[in-house]
Amino acid sequence: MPKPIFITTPIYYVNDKPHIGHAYTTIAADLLARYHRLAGREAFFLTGTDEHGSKVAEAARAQGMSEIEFCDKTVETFKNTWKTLSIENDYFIRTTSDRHIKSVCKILDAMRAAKTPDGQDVIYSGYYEGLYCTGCEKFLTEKELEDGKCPDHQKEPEKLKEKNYFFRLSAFLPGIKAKIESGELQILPEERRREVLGLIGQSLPDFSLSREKVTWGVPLSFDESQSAYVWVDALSNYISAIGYGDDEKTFNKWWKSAEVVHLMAKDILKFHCLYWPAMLMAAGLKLPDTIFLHGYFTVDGKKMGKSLGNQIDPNEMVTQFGADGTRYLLLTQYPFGIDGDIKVSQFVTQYNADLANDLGNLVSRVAKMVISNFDGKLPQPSRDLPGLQELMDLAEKATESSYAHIKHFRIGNAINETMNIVRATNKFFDDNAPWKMAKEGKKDQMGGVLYACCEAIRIVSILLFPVMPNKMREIRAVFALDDSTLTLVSAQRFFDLQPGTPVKLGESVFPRLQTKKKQDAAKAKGGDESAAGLLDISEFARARMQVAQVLEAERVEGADKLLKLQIDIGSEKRQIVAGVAEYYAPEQIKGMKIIVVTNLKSAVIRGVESNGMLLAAKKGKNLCLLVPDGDLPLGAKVS
Ligand code: ME8
Repeated sequence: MPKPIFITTPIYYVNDKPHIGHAYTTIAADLLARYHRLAGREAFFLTGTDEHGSKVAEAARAQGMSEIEFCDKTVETFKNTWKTLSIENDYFIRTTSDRHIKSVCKILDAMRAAKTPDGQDVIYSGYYEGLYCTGCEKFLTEKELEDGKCPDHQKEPEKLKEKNYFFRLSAFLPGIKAKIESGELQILPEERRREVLGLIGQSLPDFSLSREKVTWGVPLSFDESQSAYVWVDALSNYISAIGYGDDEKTFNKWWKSAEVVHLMAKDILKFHCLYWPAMLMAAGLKLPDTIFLHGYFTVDGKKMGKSLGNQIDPNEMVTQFGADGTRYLLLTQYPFGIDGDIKVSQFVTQYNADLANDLGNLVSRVAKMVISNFDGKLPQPSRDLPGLQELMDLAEKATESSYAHIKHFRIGNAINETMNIVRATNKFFDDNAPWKMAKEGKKDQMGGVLYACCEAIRIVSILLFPVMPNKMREIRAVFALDDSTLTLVSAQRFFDLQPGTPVKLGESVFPRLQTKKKQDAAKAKGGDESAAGLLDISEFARARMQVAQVLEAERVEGADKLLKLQIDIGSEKRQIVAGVAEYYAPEQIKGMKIIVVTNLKSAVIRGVESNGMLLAAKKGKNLCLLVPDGDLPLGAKVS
């Protein structure tokens, strides 16, 4: 039986509003905890808020509130946001809670009584000299100054000295280095590990463990004129939340006997990879097993920040994409662990492609066919179908490898492996064309195809559960499945669904979203499509339409409506994607002369590049290609 796992996020500053940066780490931690539980592992997932320090005090003052009133109010925004995103943390730690404060006092006392490996006091008193802004009532670093002045108060800070207690960090660095090198303390990804070892090599100075001038904090038991430095206070949350100081049994279970994993972005590396291990060593406590520092992201290519005004509220994303859509979109932007860009401008397109088309359509077309052809009861399986063995093998491999990815924090890969099952199932469905089997009277075969698709969907509903728990439950409800079979073991079994199971389809699982262009167009038309504004001739004349010949045609993998065509327009050859696969077979369209709009911007449809659009006329279920009536040379312009 694997050890239980304890997964943490940073505790977020309450003087900021939750944004997608906070959401990113929190969703990732929620996903990891859920995935480990699917694998039968006990998991404890912790998040919370960092509520002390001068910035919080300032923010409270600015709103005319006491510090605790301010914290009580803003903490609710974090808690509600996490609820909106379907985050299921096991505990929420606030640094202003009695429990936490008691625990901070305990660790401070333990460090106060401790000696360094070379026999000196871990904590010693001294003087901190720095640049103090009386407007902010805090020390500023050189970096924070603009032209030597405090950016907020436009005043030069004073050089000030205050009494502080110091933590003898330097004495612990060789021990931390040894633990990192032996792998006892795992720092991931590798680049971050190297960064930490590099910092150790620079022999960092000791750090102040207390502040005299910051009053909104935990007072030191051995000198009440001082309060604990915010980072000493904040880092202790990882043990206060699980009972250090008030519940030994729980603390032993989740700190001493579990695998401890801290998750965060690389911005807070020094505190977690050096200060925290040193504090734990001084207090005689075990170190975390893994510290994983994911990348820092930009939004549509720009740094995200409060002052830049481009922080995205995850609640707004949920309004548009739902909790599950938001979780999926945030975690599939770029590989977890590296710096990346969150392409907000692509969200709708990606949502439609992956969730509405690939996954949502698969569920609805398979379920609809079962409902209309098998009286809403799951048909009998068949083991003898073209492509079935490949689909089963792929599902088995994906199940295994997705959990292996999760164990190594490769969240994007785990999701992609699962989406590969979705894509392969769409292909299996299209290749077998069960709609034709119905017409040809091959009902058993058709049932077998549909059964296999339902099985693949069931497996996907388990593997994507940690990413999209609500939507996967909706999909499972189509096949009358409850949570009892939400396990990786169950995902490893093909042919698990009972034939005869009622199949019921409710609303579309992932309704298609309108792209911004379409929304704008609808708005411009006063929301009424039929009242489309009239074109003047010059607008119409901007479209260049030419005679073309289809050289090659093939279906687009995983998209039953699309054909990929290679066309010749006289002056050049191009590729276009056309939504005519339901009306024209590839061999039928090959060789035909058609009319194509040739001056459209290039587009990528289902991952395939399209440089043009053919013209066709459609009414109801009939569609005909527009073709030139006569022998015109290729490239001839249509006007
Ligand atoms: O640092 N990309 O809190 P904080 C990725 N209270 N992750 C991001 C991000 C971005 N652009 N922006 C924020 C603090 N994050 C301290 C922590 S822990 C003992 C104390 C996420 O509110 C990421 O997890 O500034 C980052 O580490 C964290 O928010 C910083 O949150």
